[in-house]
Amino acid sequence: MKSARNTTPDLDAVIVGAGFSGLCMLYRLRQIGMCARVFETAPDVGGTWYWNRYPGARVDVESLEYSFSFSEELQQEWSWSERYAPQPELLRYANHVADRFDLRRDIQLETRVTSALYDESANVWVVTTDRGERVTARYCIMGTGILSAPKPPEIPGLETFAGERYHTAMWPQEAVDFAGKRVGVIGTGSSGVQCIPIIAEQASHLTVFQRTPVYSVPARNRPMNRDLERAVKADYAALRQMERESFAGFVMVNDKPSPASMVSALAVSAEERKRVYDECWKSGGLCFYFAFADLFLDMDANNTVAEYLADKIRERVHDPVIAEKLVPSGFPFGAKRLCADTNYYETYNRDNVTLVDVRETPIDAVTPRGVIVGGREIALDVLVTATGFDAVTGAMSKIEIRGRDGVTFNERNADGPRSMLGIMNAGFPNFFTIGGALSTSALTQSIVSIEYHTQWIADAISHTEKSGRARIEPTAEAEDAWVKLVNATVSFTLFPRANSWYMGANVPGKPRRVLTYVAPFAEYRRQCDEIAAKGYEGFVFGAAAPKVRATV
Ligand code: NA7
Repeated sequence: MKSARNTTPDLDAVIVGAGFSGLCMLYRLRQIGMCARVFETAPDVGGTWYWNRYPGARVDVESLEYSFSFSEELQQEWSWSERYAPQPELLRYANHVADRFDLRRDIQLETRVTSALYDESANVWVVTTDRGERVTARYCIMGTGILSAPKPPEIPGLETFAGERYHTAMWPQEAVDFAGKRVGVIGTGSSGVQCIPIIAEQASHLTVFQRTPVYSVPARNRPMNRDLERAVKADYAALRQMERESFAGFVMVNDKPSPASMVSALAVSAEERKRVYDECWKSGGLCFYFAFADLFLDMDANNTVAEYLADKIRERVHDPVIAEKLVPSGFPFGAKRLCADTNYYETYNRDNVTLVDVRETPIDAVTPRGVIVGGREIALDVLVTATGFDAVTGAMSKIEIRGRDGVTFNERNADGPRSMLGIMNAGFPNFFTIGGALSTSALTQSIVSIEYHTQWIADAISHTEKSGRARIEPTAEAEDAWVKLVNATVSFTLFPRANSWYMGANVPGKPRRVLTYVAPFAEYRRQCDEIAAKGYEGFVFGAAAPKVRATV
């Protein structure tokens, strides 16, 4: 590429994305005195919570935990309305954060970054946008999100459908009216499980096209317990510390059950196991993950929770034939994301809901009038695709990213994701990813993960600057070792036994390789901290930095 040599970079840093990652990164860079600009495709901040505004969309980590800790004032002044915040409230929160910390003046909305090219001779990143802008920056930081590139259902004829068609992750601003309409929903992951019960209440008829039944447990959402909120706020720091030292960045503060999480599921009696699972069931939500120590490691242990949850589905669904279709099989509990629902299974007891098992009888095609299954056309007025995401790597793969010697990011990752700590890549100096592939981001509560990564990145940049260097990047050897560690770690778990997005297995043609480090967040954090403490072991630094032009 043409060199930007002899020109002064426009910015210290470009940040791509104004979701929670981009907002937090901008805040952190300002704290270290850097001049950054955020580019965001959407007309507003919020990322995930801007786009996923389908009926029933809400976070399935408790709101008291799914919130920023970087400002004591922020966490004291904000008050959530429910145990699990709904999408509109999460979007208000993102907007509040942007306003509260005066972040908007450095955020450019409705602008898609199309390329980020490293100019080695000038040691700058040259970033171009779909508005025809070109800016240069010393650092380029991707906050593009791990679940932000919607995946279509790859069904022939989809484009020909003449009715209304919506993807859950690209939901329109205005409310969709399902009243009196025949609606089809394809997909029964977290998004489908959340929207199906609400659409069923409004539609004249709802047909659910299910390929793989998921494990889902009652969320037990309810209005915020104000006593609990007060207790948490009295010592928020203690909760945040527990989150950082936990397996997945959250501890479930609300009615916390007492699971024997350091114990094997097989080391206790059947009665004790049932008692633990009953407590989790009563508490609701994702606490099943922590019920026993070996649920993700041992198939026999895993079967105990799988059988417990299968029986619960049979209790919740009246028709035994439909219930059996909803019972997951062929993959371990937890190897696909556990869902937390409100009346999901009960929805199949309604007269206006039909479940079509498309694993038994695959969808042949979509037509202008509806969906053909097994040669029979099911007529629809509205088709909702809740078919998920090209996860973790999808959003970045759509941007032309070139590192040293013009090598593209996609070429480097063609055989499966590579990275050092999930944060940097060999051959891509001064290029960082928040929640990148092979970090624990897909299994860690997002905000805890984002806060940690943005701090680590800000510290690494500070270290580079303070030591009078201009360039930081991991060595190829360190990256190789990290890739090996991540792949070896997952091989000891049950995750490879499911065709999940964690394994890159939900997108046709994507290499089937683990996208996430299946280690406890606390252990991952310890490893990243140790590398930083050793002067960024496994990283190399380059020569002195050029000065940045005034704010653009
Ligand atoms: P998910 O969890 O990836 O779920 C997508 C669903 O769509 C899942 O049931 C898929 O079945 C189904 N799907 C995808 N393509 C097809 C086709 N072609 N035909 C039929 N069914 C299809 O995405 P979500 O948006 O629900 O949730 C993503 C994450 O967001 C979630 O894990 C939480 O972390 C939050 P499959 O299982 O592939 O057989």
